Amino acid sequence: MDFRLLQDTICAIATPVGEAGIGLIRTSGPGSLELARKIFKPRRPDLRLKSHTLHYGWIKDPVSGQLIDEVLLSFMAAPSTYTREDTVEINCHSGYAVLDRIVQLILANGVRLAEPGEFTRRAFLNGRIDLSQAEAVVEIIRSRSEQGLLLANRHLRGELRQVIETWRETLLQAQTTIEAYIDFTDDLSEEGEEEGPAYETLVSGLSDSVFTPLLSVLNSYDEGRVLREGLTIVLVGKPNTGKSSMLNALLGKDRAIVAAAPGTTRDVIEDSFLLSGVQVRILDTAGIRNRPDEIESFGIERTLRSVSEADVVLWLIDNSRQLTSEDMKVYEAVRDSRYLVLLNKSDLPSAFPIEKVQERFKGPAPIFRLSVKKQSDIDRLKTYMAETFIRRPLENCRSAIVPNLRQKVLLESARDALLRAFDLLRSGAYGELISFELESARTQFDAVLGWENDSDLLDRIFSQFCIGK
Ligand SMILES: Nc1nc2c(ncn2[C@@H]2O[C@H](COP(=O)(O)OP(=O)(O)OP(=O)(O)O)[C@@H](O)[C@H]2O)c(=O)[nH]1
Ligand SMILES: [Mg+2]
Repeated sequence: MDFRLLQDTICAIATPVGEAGIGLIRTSGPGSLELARKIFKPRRPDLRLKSHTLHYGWIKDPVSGQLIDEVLLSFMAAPSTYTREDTVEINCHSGYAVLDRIVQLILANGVRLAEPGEFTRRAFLNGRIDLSQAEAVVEIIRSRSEQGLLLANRHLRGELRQVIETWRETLLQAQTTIEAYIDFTDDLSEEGEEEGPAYETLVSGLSDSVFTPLLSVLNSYDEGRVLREGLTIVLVGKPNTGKSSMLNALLGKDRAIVAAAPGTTRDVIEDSFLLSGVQVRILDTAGIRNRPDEIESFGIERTLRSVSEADVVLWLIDNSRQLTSEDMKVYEAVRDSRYLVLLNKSDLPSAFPIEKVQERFKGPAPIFRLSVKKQSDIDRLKTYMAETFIRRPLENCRSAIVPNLRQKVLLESARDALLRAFDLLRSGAYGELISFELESARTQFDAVLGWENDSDLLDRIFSQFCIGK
């Protein structure tokens, strides 16, 4: 997109095109007012198009004189507008023909169609919002849960920008201190050792005011992601332990085939349910066993792939039968994930005590004895999962700023640069090297806010928008 064209005027339909009560067409750019004067016929002929006011009248083709639609039109003078440019909004009837006719008329009067996201891109280029706020606009439009909306709104209000600006400022000050010292030592004659700047104070200052808060923003990423995108749970275990029964119980419907024969489920079965207002995607998988037939081994491969996608793995063990080497195989598949152990079939006599699981499979994972056949057990499991995987993260996120993936990657590089700077500071390295690392952390912060001019990046971000936003 060529942004030397920022001086031109753009237009787009801002509402979904189709039959509806009202359609909104908007323009942005210096030609907006002149356009409105050409194509709008106010009811009161002497009307001045006062800014930020709704005016009643008609859209009229200035060439043929034909009245096209009855509308409410507003003109908003720069800079108090979404884009910081002159803007016109036309509330008309919504239908394919009427919207199309008005847009055609606007295009015939020296205005061009906007690219996706171009209004928000102009708001960014004109300095009204930073890149994290522009991204928040997409997040708000896409939010499917109240929690996701809450997080996006904090970004839109510019909370991330505020903390990053303070961090930048602190880094700049530290850099100034270090560079002043470099200049100072350059001026020194060879006479003797001079005291360096108080390195320990610098490290602890940077650590308290930048590094620690940066880590807490990074830590909120995973929790925030679950709230925004939902939770993926994967059921695994050796054959016949009750995975498909658990899927059906959690969904409250007969989704997967349950049978006494081991090896019933051979492919991954997926469905979803709501837990505390968050969408949970749940996958039932083929049982992991030692000597699978060909189809089963394809299934097991898919099981392992699903485990790698999981936020939480539910590992089912049949408590009514002895543990075998197959359970060990499952353990190896899940041990690096976040998982819960479910000792199922507790309505039958247990073949081994619960301690045996702890002994055999070392790990801090919580263990539940339960029976899929008991509704109260299923409710207890759901309550535990809602509390642990949704409510607690939500509480943490209420006061946190949660970055998106792009921001997280940049913030991680900033964290690494700071860690290198700390090492250098402690080892008394050359000031230039330390200053370089601080600079590099600051560049990452600038990139989060979109302060370096990377038009590919902007294209990538704004292409996710819809037209008219
Ligand atoms: N008594 C009892 N039987 C259970 C329980 N859970 C599952 N079963 C039975 O165990 C058998 C296997 O259950 P499934 O849910 O098909 O087990 P699965 O883990 O999906 O098995 P595969 O798909 O073969 O890997 C069925 O006969 C179930 O009725 C339970 O809590 N108590
Ligand atoms: Mg099954």
